[in-house]
Amino acid sequence: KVPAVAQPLAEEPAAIASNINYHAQFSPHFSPFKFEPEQAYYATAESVRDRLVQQWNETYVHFHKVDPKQTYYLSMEYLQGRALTNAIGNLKIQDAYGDALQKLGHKLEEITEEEKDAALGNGGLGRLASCFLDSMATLNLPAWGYGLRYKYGLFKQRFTKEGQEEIAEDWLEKFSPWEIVRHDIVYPVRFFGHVEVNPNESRKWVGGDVVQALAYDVPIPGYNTKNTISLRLWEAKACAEDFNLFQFNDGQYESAAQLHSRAQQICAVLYPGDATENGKLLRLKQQFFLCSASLQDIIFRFKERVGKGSRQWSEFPSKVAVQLNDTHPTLAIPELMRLLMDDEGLGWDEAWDVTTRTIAYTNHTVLPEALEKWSQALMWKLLPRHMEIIAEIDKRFVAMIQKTQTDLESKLPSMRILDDNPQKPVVRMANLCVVSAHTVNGVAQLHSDILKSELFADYVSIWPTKFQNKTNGITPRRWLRFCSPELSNIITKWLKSEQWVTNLDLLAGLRKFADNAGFQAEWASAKMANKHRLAQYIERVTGVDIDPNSLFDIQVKRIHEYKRQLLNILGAIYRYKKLKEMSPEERKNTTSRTIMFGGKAFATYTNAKRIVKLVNDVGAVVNSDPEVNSYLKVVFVPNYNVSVAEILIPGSELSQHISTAGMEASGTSNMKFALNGCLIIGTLDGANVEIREEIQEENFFLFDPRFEEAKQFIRSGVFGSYDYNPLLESLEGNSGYGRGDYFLVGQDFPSYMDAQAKVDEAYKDRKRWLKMSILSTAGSGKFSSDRTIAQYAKEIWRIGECRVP
Ligand code: 26R
Repeated sequence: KVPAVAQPLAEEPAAIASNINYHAQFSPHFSPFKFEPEQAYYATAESVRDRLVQQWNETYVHFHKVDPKQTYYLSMEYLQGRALTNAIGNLKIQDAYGDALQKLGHKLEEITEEEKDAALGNGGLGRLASCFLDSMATLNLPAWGYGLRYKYGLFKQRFTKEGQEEIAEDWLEKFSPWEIVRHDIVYPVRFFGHVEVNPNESRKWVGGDVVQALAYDVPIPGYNTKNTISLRLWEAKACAEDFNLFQFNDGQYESAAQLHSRAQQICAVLYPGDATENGKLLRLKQQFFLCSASLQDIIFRFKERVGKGSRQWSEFPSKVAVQLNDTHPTLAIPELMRLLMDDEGLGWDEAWDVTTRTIAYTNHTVLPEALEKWSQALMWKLLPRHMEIIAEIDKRFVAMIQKTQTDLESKLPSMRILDDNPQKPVVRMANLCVVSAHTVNGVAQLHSDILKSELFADYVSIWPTKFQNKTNGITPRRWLRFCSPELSNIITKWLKSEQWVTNLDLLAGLRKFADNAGFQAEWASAKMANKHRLAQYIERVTGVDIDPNSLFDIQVKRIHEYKRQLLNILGAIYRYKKLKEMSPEERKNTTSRTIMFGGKAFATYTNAKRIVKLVNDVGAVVNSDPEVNSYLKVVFVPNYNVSVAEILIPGSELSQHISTAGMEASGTSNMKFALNGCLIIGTLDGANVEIREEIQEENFFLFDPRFEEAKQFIRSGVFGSYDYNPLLESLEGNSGYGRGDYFLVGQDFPSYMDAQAKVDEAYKDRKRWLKMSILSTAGSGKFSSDRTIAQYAKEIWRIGECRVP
């Protein structure tokens, strides 16, 4: 029984103001005698949260009543960023809350700055998950996210003389108003122990350590709809009985609380370093913790809704879809098998049928070092029953190949789930996913093609229809409507409607104004306003004074050799050297540029940290060189995160997406920049290929296509199926990762500089540049995550809309 709880909500600014005041007075989190921006933020957030909770309840009740098939998105990462502006914007209550706050002596835009980013993710994969949640809610889909409630999210980045320094980010320091702890939703999760075989042959996992998974719900509102879905984050807790009172009374305080502190470690930090054996164990515990708690919850809900007549387990896949965000939650596969067989009494075949019809897998990278492999010994120790199940899946897969696909027998050693290499036996998580999931998808067309032609090529003949493409997308609410109200208003004005916010293809209607002088002038002034805002931000955080009339050139993303920030900084260094060699007269004919970098280097990734250091050192020299610093500035924007992106992207004019071809699965910031009228200089990699197609090739600064294109042509198999890879690699003068110029920085440098020269020329012609900028936005319709999610819903999950009336 789920009670209805609707309460009338304040709509008028005066009533909202009194509601905010109420929260300021009675919130247990701070003194009622202070009402500074910080208190105003918390009180406002709590007031908005009341609305979300109400809509969330209505959504839950409605889903419960209609009982549609529901999708569960399992992800170890969510990069949510701030929630206040987004919630107020999605609920369309900006004006009322703005007025209410004014009555209370505060400005809405100012108090939103008080919120800390929720950075429970590393980069693209985590931000994608957050964009997807926004689209699922907006499209009224019955879908939920599951993740972990890390106490410390992605580290804060600071610079010292040594380079990057990492500082723990305590995003929960004061408390988060956006989560609702659910003391009524708790599941046990077991680690270690052993398998008990019963007289009837059935098996049971017993013993070991048991920790509790406690749910925290983060409400996710859709745009312009009542539907509000849930991001359910699990926290690990020990039970009261685990506290050893006897030891405590005996003065042994640490050992008394040992089990408590061990449980707390599980959700302490996002992706702890796994260089040590202990670090690996902790990461594996995290992954299993997410999978086990989420599946127990999913099964609980499936049973809860059975009420309407007895339900068969065979119907589970028509009620539940589970999407694995990369291999990180792969353990959902053996965990679902275990729950079905050991707890629910299904046989292998029935459990396997249910599991494989439920689970789908998304791949986000082809980089070999990012393909997860877990030591078999570690898995047997931590998850003995799951390892039995994985070994059985592997055994049956081998038998199937030997029986029905004899031509693939020679490929079995690399296709198997278990790699029994005696030196280091491992479980290959991607192979487990490909064998067990009904659908495997890549995240851009080129990437999905590479999955089929290279990484998973051997499986394609067994399951020709299993592999799909779902080109990534971004939410146009956060990434245009709310982060650039100036540009949004102009778009709405010229399109005579705000429909584009939920139907991004309508932006194509701007194409016909691309040459219109009136439109261009408004466009230019909106971009200029955003550049000024960005310049002020840069001044505030770095002390560097940048010129809003210079070309704002930005590369922001995780620091990685394949993303080639090194190529960018080498280009900047060359530009600096040339400027130094010019006469003052010659300099006047050049295009002034401000080159901005942002992004975090993984704490143990030495080369990435060297790149960060180099950019900072180059910036220090160039920016203080009075001879040329009005023509060139180089800035490293510290602590790049979602909120910083919301300032950088609207103010950008050129952005760099210059990864070595074939290595960036998709990229998503490329879409955010293009949507904001920023031009792209990039390689034919990831989603760049499709962006260039949509905005037309003359509006995209391409470089290095020739060599890569020719090699890709050979790889595509037009000249037969012979493995030419070793030959192609020899062309690059190196034959193994980590040797030589693996990322082709030197090789691509000349053509990169050619492309940069074209950028400088284009920027001198203001009308041409503005036209290209407008056409970038006009061609960005495809890259809405609404389109991506609608495709997942139709082609993978087979779920439909379930709108709260
Ligand atoms: C297991 C561990 C080593 C690990 C590897 C890689 C942990 C996390 C990652 C992150 C990867 C999978 C990632 O973020 N990939 C990015 O996914 C984006 C969303 O699909 C793509 O746009 C982007 O190209 C890709 O690098």
